[in-house]
Amino acid sequence: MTISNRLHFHDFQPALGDIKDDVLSGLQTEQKVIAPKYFYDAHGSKLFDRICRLPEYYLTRTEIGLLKQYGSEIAECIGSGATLFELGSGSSSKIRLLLDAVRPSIYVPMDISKEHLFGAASSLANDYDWLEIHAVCIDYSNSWQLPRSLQGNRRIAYFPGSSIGNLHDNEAHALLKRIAELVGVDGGLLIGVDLIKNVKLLEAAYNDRQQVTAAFNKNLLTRLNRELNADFRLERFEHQAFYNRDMNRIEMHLSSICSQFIQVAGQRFHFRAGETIHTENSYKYSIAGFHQLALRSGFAAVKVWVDRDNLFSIHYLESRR
Ligand code: AVI
Repeated sequence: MTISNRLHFHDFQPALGDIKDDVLSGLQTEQKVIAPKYFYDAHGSKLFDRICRLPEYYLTRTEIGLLKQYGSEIAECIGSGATLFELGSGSSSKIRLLLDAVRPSIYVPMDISKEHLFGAASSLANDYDWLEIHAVCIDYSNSWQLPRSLQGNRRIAYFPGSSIGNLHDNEAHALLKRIAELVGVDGGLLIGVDLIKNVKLLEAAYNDRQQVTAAFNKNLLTRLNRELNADFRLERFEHQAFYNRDMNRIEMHLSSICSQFIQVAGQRFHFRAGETIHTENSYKYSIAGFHQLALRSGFAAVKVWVDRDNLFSIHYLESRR
């Protein structure tokens, strides 16, 4: 859909059936599980924006600090006139820091949350009158085929926020391989990756005092009540987030405070007291560990920027395909 000659929308939003099948099968396994991509309905996306501004959530402000400090070095790596794809663009706030420095010819924000994506793309189109924007509503964790019109120019992918951390190793590997194919020979990937660190700091970031993260986690149940005719009572579930040292990841769960039955899309599920739905993993990496993953996914490490407290890293990788 063409909104103006500089703003285009491409809608590949997953069908409702996808969430239903995913959720029902996730609730039938021994450890109940729901994929974190389902957090991001319109309200969930707003809550995530609030998380990014929380004092405990060091990730966003540290990444933004790095973008500000090293913007010109990053722009030098990327070069001007590229087509810039942003995966999981959300409210597209970080990209503003890059756009002026990098001057891509086309910007392609990709996100699963349609209202959020299209709103952010429209506001960028207003503010950047020299930029062509193609907003793509897509679940980038599945395989994708992008419109041919976007395949010219040198292609650079931007994947900020350590969203790679929300994927298991095999999923992260598959996604990086897909990105390497997308950008092709000469293409690059700029990616934000959260680092392994002090457990207290990590756990505080996912257990904020204002309980915005708890609301974000529980909003998933509100979404299932609305979209899958479920009857979760939010006061009967508790937010849990803790660091799993063996796996180098923060785990988020929703824990049932009592024994109860829940209806979801016409099926009945039993929860024991203390039984959880595992809703998210947020893997943390060492620089070397992330380089290994990048290497076996078709990328060569070119440059890495890290803040002086070693909290967060931004990598520039080049495709070897
Ligand atoms: C989007 N993603 C990188 C966030 C994270 O830190 O794993 C999602 C999040 N979950 C709870 N707080 C933030």
